[in-house]
Amino acid sequence: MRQNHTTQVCIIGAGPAGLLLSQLLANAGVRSIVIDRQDRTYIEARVRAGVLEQGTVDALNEAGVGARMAREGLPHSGFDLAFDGDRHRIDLAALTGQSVMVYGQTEVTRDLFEKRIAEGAQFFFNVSDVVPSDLKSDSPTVSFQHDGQPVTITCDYIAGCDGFRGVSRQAIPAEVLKTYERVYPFGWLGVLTERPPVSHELIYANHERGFALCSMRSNTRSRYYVQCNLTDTVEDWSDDRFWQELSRRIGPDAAADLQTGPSFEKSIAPLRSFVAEPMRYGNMFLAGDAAHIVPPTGAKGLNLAVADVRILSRALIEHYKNGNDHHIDSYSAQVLARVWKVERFSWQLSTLMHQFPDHSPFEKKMQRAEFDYLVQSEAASRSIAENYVGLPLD
Ligand code: RFL
Ligand code: PHB
Repeated sequence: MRQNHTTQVCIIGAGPAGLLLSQLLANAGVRSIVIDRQDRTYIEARVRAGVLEQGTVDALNEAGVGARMAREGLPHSGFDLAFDGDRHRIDLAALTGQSVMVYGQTEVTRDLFEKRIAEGAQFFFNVSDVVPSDLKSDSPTVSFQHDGQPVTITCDYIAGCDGFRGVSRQAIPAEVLKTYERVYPFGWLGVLTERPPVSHELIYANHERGFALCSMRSNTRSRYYVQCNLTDTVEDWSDDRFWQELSRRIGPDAAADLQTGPSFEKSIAPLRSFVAEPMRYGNMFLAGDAAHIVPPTGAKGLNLAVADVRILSRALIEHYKNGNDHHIDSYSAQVLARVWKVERFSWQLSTLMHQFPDHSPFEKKMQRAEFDYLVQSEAASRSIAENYVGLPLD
């Protein structure tokens, strides 16, 4: 027997984009149902982003889920860029008057789930065969299998928040969808360890052996990354090999303060830049990784997803409260203008900070010259800083 449900907005994907959208809509009295192909435990355990822009912090506060972040998050007023051992601090506070918040995506997701579930929000987890249909009609549908039963949700709007490998983007006809992509010739190997961070701020290092990043989740838990080959597997990287490589890349001064220990999470992520246009088709909107991917070097993926959802929630609320569709109609163009600027920054910082196997000696000299210019020019440092703390929403 097919189950039928109706709602105002059907949200595909319970990652940060889908959960936050559902919460912002609920706060304004707009109903939604959220579906995901995974379950809550799985989603909460995905170790990913760690750095939140002020705008993201504001959005989480506005949604009513900022209390634990205010207590446990670590505000950072700067970070270090290192090149072959030379370190330069980007003083975010002095250059922009703003700072960022170190608070893990696992925690953001947990806070959002807790509030949504406490408020009795409707979820379907472990769904399969998800098909968004009738996107151009006034009552689009999302059909799927749940607990061995077919389910159909009929709604006014569909929000495709189902990440890079989701089905929403694929539901846009090929002749309408245009995609832009760059795949980088390396990955990041990430490690979590229950040890205090090597420094109280982040260090991004370019070394002749490859990129390295020192980040953290708390004052007792560190998150480290090293650039690796795309063909590497986590089995190729014992903890010993990882610590040895990280120490070499961050240079002797930082390495002297490095506290190593057993890793309790180790994973490899490829690096990609990707944008799909448009971000609206009929009555379906794309938001977050479903529409765009950035390499993690600028710490922008989660922040972009949150910015999309802020703009989308305002547009939908405006429709339901005032019957005004102006923001719905401008959503795709407005969001994409910002997305491309953030793509540019993430690409530029990735290009500056990694070792590219195909770089000629000339390109290596260009990297070094760009770093030296950054160190000497306040204008160049400010440009990095204003992108890192987050560009304005519009
Ligand atoms: P998500 O988090 O991928 O969530 C999508 C959800 O959709 C579900 N789904 C489906 N549900 C139903 N039907 C289907 N057919 C479905 N297909 C998929 C999935 O199960 C999932 O629950 O996308 P969202 O919400 O757009 O959020 C995006 C962020 O997760 C992502 O951009 C960031 O994690 C990127 N990122 C970083 N972003 C930052 O802002 N700062 C950082 O410091 C940062 N570091 C990182 C990162 C990503 C990384 N990896 C692993 C890719 C570091 C790394 C290593
Ligand atoms: C992280 O802490 O996971 C992290 C921090 C900064 C980045 C990417 C990832 O640029």
